[in-house]
Amino acid sequence: MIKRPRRVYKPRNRSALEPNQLNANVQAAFQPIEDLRTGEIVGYEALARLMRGDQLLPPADFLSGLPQDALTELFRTMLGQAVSLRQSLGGDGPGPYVSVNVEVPLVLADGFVDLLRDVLDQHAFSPDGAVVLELLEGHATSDFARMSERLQAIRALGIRIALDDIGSAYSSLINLRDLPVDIMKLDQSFARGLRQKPRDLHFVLSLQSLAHSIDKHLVVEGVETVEIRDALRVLGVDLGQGYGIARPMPREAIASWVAGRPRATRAVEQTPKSLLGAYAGHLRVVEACRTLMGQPLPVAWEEASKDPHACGIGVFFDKHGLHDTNFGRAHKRFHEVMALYEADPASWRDGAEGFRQELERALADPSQRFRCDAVAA
Ligand code: G
Ligand code: MN
Repeated sequence: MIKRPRRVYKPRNRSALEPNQLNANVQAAFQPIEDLRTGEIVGYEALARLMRGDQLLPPADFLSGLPQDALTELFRTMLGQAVSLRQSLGGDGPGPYVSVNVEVPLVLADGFVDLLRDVLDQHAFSPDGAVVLELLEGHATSDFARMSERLQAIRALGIRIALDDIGSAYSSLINLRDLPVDIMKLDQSFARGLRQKPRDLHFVLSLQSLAHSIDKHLVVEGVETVEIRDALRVLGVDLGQGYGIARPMPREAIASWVAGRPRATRAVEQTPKSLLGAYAGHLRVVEACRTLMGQPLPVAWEEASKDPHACGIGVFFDKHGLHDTNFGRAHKRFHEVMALYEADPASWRDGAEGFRQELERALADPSQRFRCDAVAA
């Protein structure tokens, strides 16, 4: 791992910080992680909040400058609160997991595995995969052998490992290759700006494909709006986390939040519900065709390609009367050239690119603030 601190926490009012008071006043907020294919909540990330009077401070305002033993105690508190939440959720089957953030030096410190065992024993809890440690990339190590060994010992307790902030400045694919991790978390910066930079969906799609290939789960962070959530769902992303699903919330708020959600479904619904979702759908089709490498389209596709109202995007355009827009017409043209996929690949590519560009134009156009029915998703 690269030795550069990513998380340089800069407290705004460091003088008022009283480390000895810290842990009594740390409260975990929990942010749900959703299976985008089914709507099921599969996990909750514990995020530290410091209560100061009637204020709740985020980590950036109190973590900096804390000595190692205070950080260790903070982690102990967070893990305890997370395990306690997991126990209260109960339910049948494996149920949702809880995840806790941890800095690499703490993972490597003497006694860390004992600390984990200690907290689990206190709660008489056997995690069996329901506890996840999110490795922050901050002060990483170059000693992969030692880190791997440590992570294996942690996994032997039934705790799974997530690599946090993948794709951020200080994270490297080498970590993913050389460390025994179960879950990849894609840095917020990829999903958050998708309306402005829809082409970033290529990175998301590739990371999801990599995750599937190496048999890991991918959580895409920064799902800030329902529209982004829609696009990721259409793209085929497994798991998402962000304000567009839920903000971090206190433990007491979770039950009523869960009760107020629509029931999870098993059906995979590919029809987009937003313009960004339509963009994701198109990107998927183009990528699938590329993967065919010039071989004939599947028969079902060939049939669907003849009717611009039959595909998922067409259904969405019908619903909102969008066929007669620039991007709607570009969509029809793409269907026309779909039949040329083998005979005239250049025309096919022009059609695909034309539709993509019209969608990008519409997404960038402030008068086209069309977000449609993703809100109801
Ligand atoms: O990378 P990490 O998992 O540690 O990030 C968690 C932080 O990101 C928390 O502070 C949380 O409040 C914040 N966060 C979570 N979801 C979103 C989101 O959709 N948008 C933004 N801007 N911040 C988010
Ligand atoms: Mn995290």
